[in-house]
Amino acid sequence: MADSTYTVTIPAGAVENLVGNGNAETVWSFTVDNTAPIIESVTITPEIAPRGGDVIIRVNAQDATGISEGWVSIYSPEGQKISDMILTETAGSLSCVWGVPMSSTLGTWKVGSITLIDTLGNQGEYTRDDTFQVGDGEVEPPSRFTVVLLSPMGGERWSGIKTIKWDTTGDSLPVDLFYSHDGGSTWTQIAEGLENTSEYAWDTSVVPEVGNEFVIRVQVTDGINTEYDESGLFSIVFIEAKKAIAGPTVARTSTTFYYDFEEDGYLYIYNSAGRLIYKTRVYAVDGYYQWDLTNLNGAMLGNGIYTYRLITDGGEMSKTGILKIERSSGLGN
Ligand SMILES: [Ca+2]
Repeated sequence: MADSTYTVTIPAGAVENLVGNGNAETVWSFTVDNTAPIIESVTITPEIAPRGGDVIIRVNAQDATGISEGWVSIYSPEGQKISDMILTETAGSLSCVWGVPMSSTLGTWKVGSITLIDTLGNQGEYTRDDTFQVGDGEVEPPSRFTVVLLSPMGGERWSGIKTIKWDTTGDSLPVDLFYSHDGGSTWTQIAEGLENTSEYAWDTSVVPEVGNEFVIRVQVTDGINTEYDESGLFSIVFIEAKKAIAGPTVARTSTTFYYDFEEDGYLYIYNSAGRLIYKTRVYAVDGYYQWDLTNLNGAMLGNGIYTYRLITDGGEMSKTGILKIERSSGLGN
């Protein structure tokens, strides 16, 4: 008989004296299984595996009574049997994972034979030619390094030459530095491929922008993995010996006075005739004061040339600076 499950049905009343169960129908099932499991398909992924990677071999097979065990034999490109891998059953299919040894020959490997045994002990060994490649690609290693930016942290007001500091762990790798003047929306490279010396003297006077939304990024890469860290927002204002500077110098709605003093003081603004038209308290800790182009009474000032000076409580004075109010038409007065 062929492998299958058979059903014998004895019609009602046919053999009532023999089986002694009255006049009812009798049904009897049995299974015949004299053959080994049959392989339907073999799937190997990936098609190309790197040394040190994993190859997953899935065997789809059928058997009338079920498969109890099996293994696949893996052959090198030289035709040598390297490994017998036991198949395990998960979610109705048989599979195994073979870790490609680092010493493996590159080229075409194959599953040269598969052995399957059913639950009744019927064993079949099938010669196969299911191949996969061992290639020279590398397995992406986990990142073995980190980088932390130590200075600036955020909140600083920088001008002139300042030191960017960072710390790394792991492999010593080249460092790239970037800055953003707009809170991280756009980035400009400061230095590329620095030796990992943990600090860099940066001349902020070459930065064309000023403002309080600067960010520094320090980045380390080994060509595969990239790690970086960023500062909080900090300011760059190049004040030099003037001690106070306004920007923009052609103001339409406001301008900001940046200053660099140890003590608190007052900001004075004069019109072109030399008459004081605005005065306000400024604090050393702030470092800047934003002015809305109004006079002491809160009235909008007209277009024209204005001068300003900052004097601290201790009598230290900035140089006198010049700015221009030039409101767009419609806003002017
Ligand atoms: Ca069988």
